[in-house]
Amino acid sequence: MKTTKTIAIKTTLTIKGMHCISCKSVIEDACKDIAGVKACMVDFKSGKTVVEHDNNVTFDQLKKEIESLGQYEVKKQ
Ligand SMILES: [Cu+2]
Repeated sequence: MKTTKTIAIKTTLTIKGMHCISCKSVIEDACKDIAGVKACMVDFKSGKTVVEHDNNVTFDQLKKEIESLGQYEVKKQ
């Protein structure tokens, strides 16, 4: 079995374009489905999103995944 050392990282994003509470769930669920993502917490009102992931996950990957879900704009905070 391959063992890779991973480091837990917290990335804070700002997501624009959420228009209802189900956007929050859709984004959280999709984030958690990304390999290496441990947790994703979206604040619907402010758009502030905290993603806990290992060092194999990049900001660009998160941005791409989230923006593919709908009319969202993801920025690094
Ligand atoms: Cu929505």
